[in-house]
Amino acid sequence: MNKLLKLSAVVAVIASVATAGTLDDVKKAGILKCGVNTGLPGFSEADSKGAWRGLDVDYCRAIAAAVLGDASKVKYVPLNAKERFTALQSGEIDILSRNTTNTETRDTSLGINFAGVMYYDGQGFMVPKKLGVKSAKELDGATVCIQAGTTTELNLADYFRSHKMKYKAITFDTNDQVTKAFESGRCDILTTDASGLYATRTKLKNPDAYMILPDIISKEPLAPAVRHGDDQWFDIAKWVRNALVTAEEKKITSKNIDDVKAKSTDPEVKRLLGVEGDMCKNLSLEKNCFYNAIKQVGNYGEIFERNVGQATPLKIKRGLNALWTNGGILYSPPFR
Ligand SMILES: N[C@@H](CCC(=O)N[C@@H](CS)C(=O)NCC(=O)O)C(=O)O
Repeated sequence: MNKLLKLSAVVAVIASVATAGTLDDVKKAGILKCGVNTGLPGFSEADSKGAWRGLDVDYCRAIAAAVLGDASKVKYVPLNAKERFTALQSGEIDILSRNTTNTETRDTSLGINFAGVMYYDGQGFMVPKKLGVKSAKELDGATVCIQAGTTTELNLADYFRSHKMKYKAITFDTNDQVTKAFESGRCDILTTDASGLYATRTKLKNPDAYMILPDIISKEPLAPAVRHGDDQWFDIAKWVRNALVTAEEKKITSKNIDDVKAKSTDPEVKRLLGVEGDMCKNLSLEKNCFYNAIKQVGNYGEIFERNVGQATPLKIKRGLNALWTNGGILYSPPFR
């Protein structure tokens, strides 16, 4: 009997370890480990003082605000394209927020779950103007600079094969290497997500000597990701993203949020901001979880404009990333 009791105690301990969720780990550590890009202007970049900025960085901050009440409680783990999935699988990071395309293979066989799109993108091409090319269909025989471990590599192969064109790829591990090789003339074209083209262009010594072709050859829904097998954490990752989008839809900003919270008669706004209902409790978070994220980081529109919008060097238009009520496809399920 004694032995049996001991055995069941051991089983209980093992079970509790096996089911201990990421939320508990993050709360215990008091810090969120967020996997980000090593350096992609507008999306994830550390300044000279080591402060991280960008659209993907702001998503990490929103999660930290929702979970820990403080957007600054993030440890940023810079990752290149090849390292990113192993870092998530091994537990080195709690969440991946690194311009990562949601694809079938990644979502299934890599053991990860994508938590809703933060940026709708597509793959494009940048060429030196002196090449005299106006469309991707004129690129037969080109030498192309690309980054390893990306969807870019695969789309490029698909595109050239389906258009019966030939190319020579030169592959690098980082975007800096790709950019340098491109600038030095080692390749005729640089291809990556359009967001990456805008970001890379800001780093070129003579940006006016290059143009981005109008062709977009793929869909690249860039989404944060978590590990398989932790539904609670997956729900948090999804609903924080949804809260940022819904806040924009409801015109709640980091500046007017206290006023809206005090005065709004919109039932969904009241639920979102924790005035009514149990939305945050459903996620095992404090009542103010979404309020904290929006107050400290801003709504989706604020995040977009601050990092990649018209007032930034990237000058990206909202396009597909406008709200569904505004000509785009940005959409959140209801807070109900
Ligand atoms: N969205 C694509 C591409 C992501 C990607 O890694 N893009 C490159 C080119 S813009 C990048 O971010 N490089 C930055 C770096 O690792 O130095 C994917 O998920 O595979």
